[in-house]
Amino acid sequence: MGAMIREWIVRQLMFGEFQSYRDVSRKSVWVGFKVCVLAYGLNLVAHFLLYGFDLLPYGLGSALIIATVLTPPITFIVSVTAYLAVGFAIHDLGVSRAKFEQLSRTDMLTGLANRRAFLDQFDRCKRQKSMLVFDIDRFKTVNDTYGHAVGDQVIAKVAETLVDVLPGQCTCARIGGEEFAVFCDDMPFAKFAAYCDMARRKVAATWMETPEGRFCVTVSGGLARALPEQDFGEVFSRADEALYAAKTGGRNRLVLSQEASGDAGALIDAQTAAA
Ligand code: GH3
Ligand code: MG
Ligand code: MG
Repeated sequence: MGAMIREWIVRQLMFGEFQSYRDVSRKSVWVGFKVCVLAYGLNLVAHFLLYGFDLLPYGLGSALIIATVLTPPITFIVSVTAYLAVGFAIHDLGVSRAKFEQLSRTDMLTGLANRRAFLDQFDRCKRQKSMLVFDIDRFKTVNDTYGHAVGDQVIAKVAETLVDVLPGQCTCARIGGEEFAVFCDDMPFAKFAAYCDMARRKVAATWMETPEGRFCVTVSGGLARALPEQDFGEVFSRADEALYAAKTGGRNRLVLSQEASGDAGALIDAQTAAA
């Protein structure tokens, strides 16, 4: 019985039932009704027991009238009030917890997922997937020439371009200063590579407007394939090696990591088509 009551209370306190004030209010009436029926039932049983043992100090008739008139409204009002107070507090806590959780997983400058969120999502996805690591080329020069604030605008613009070009099923994140990562789990690698190259070209063709004049930036990227059991660290290091090769190879290009080089066709086609 104790366990059942406990389970019932826990069920009432599930966040799912505290989504909005309206849900809490509606639920409070239902809970109030149940508590009221329970209290009234217990009250009647207690009166009959006292009556049975001849311990009732007044007549059973008047006792039942008083119990019927007082118990249901009092228990209803008390339980609804208590439920509303606790329910609203749980709702508010749930909302601020969700906001905090969202903030802790979002990069403030770009609105993309941050490294932690990306890593979590990547490792949670147990399917074959493709990963891209992008880095803005010679970004230090942008900061040195135009200032840090313009540098920030460039980072935000590159993020915007990534989101514009890549299809919605890709997860994009800013995983470092001027470094981005993308993964996709339900797209052939060749198609993913072609989209990534489209993003690279779009970045290179986008003018950054500043009070000191306009300029373009380029990005370099490394692409890797991930088997379902491979975790972020393993895949990232291969994509990062490919990124390094893209940098040393002249920048403004994508390079496939070694295990993915068999799929080079699509990327080469994409680059040739763009040339
Ligand atoms: P590479 O082509 O080899 O990537 O050269 P790079 O200049 O882009 O790379 P480097 O690592 O030398 O410089 C990266 C710069 O990015 C240095 C750092 O001050 C700047 N940076 C990192 N995070 C931010 C940021 O949030 N905002 C701005 N404006 N700059 C940042
Ligand atoms: Mg860079
Ligand atoms: Mg970098």
